[in-house]
Amino acid sequence: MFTYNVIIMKNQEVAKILYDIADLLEIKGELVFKFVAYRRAAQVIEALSRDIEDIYKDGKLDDVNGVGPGIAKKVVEYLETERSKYLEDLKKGLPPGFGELLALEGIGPKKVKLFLEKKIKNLKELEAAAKAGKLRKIPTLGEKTEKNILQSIEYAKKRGGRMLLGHALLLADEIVGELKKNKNVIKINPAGSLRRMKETIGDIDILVTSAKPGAVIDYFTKMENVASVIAQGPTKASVRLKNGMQADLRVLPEKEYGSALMYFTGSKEHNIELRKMAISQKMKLSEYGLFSNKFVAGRSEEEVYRKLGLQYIEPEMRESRGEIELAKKGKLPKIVRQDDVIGDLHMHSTWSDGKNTVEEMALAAKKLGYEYICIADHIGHLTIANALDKKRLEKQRKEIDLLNKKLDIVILQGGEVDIRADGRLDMDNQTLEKLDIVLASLHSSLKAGEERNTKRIIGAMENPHVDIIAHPSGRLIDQREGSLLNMEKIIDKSKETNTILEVDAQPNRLDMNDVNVRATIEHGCKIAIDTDAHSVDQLRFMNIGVGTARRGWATKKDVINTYKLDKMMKLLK
Ligand code: DGT
Ligand code: CA
Ligand code: CA
Ligand code: ZN
Repeated sequence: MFTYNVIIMKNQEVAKILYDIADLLEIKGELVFKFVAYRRAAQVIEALSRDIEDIYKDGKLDDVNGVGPGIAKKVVEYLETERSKYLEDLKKGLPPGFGELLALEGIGPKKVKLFLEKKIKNLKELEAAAKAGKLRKIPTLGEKTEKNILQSIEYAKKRGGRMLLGHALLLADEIVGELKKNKNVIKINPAGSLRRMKETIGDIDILVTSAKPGAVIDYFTKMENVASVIAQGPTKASVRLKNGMQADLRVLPEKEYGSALMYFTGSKEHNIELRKMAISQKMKLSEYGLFSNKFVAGRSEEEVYRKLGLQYIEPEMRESRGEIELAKKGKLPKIVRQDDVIGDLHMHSTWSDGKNTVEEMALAAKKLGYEYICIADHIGHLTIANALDKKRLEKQRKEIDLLNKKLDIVILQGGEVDIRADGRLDMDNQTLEKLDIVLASLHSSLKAGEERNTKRIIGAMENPHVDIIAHPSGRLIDQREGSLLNMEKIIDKSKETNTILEVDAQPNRLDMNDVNVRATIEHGCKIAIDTDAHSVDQLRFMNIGVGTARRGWATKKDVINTYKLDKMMKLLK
């Protein structure tokens, strides 16, 4: 059911090892050229469109840019043993808490090195030092850094050990794929927060039916991806996967599959509400089924909901946010589906910081069944992202015109313009006017405060050329809390100026989130769901964008990229 490319996973694993090595070398005070080389190799491998393992098998590792013999040795070791002794040895010399320090937003190896020199060895000690005002006394740090560090620590605490939805789906897809190879597995479904498409996932829950539960459990605990078995019984098991995530498997009889799927999909709050409802009808609902004095239903979710007197409720809506009330009245909205989406309005190409050409992006989008795409490369003066100026935009336009004659998909020329700290757009109006679609977004000064950031966005919305506000809050789920915004004002402005708010489907963004989607559509405003893809593989993250929109109860008509091209463009006017 999930169609991810497992190829990237391997490349990312290897890149992660190399990034970690680079960080540790830097923390240990090694020479700059050494750790920079590891970091560069990691960047290259991460972006490869071929599986690093295949490249290795073909004996072509030397051809990969930036991979010299020393680094190649570490890559080979990892590919062959799934371990890196070199990395493990590097870690041995450091106190165990260095990892949590390094994971903090705004903290890189350079600062960790500094902390360790000052005998600050873990998060707790860092927090204590910051609270005691000791960090500001370190010459290179200062008061502002100390304050930022305290904020990062708060954020890290809230986040806990959770995985991004996009990445958890990849993993779950691999596990489901493995399990399906076992002929004893009949039905199989992910459940839990993963099925509800929550933005982060605590653990992966999978349910199956089988006539031979023992055999399935045995197979599950011995899968390649499993690092250790946490618990194992006749019909269920919990394992620790190699990336540290937990996965739970439960084997169920056919008769209970629907009620168990409901139970383990949750949310807990939704389940509790349903159970109360059952009781009020003199019934009892549990994972084993719906009962009066006898078994009433349990085989399928549809049947259980029906016997409770409810419409079927989509997993993404099961959050106890009013869905049960509506289901009682038969008034649930029909939420948008992945195959309603016929275009993607935000993606990058090699013209700015993307990994694939415009043509490659277009062909990949065509394969996904899209009718149109918008290449929205960075424009203006953002130097890091290789932003396009007026001249290069003209050249890009020519390329897009040619491709539009050649390909069976419409390519729009857009641009993603930065909203500067002072609220002005990083590109002149005459240039913006020539683009088919203009996206504006915050990339810097996110900590400017609610009032200023809201003003920055509203200012951009008032520019008649701006069509879409991309990833409005600018948050990165695993690194940085977004800018505080007054969403009410922004939604009002969306209504007034017809500027569309985006759901950006990058796994670490999912921005807007579900709650803001719901607020937006309840005010009668439309949204766009875009991948912000920087490579062809990332186009597939549309599914988590759609998942987020579904969690916000968006219907097909609320989403502009479900409309035919002409209508969509009119909606942007
Ligand atoms: P996660 O893993 O933290 O991202 O969130 P979930 O929702 O996947 O939670 P998890 O894995 O602890 O449990 C899976 C589902 O099982 C959960 O969504 C609802 C159900 N469940 C778990 N514990 C309870 C409980 O104590 N009461 C009820 N009613 N349901 C529960
Ligand atoms: Ca779970
Ligand atoms: Ca679980
Ligand atoms: Zn972008």
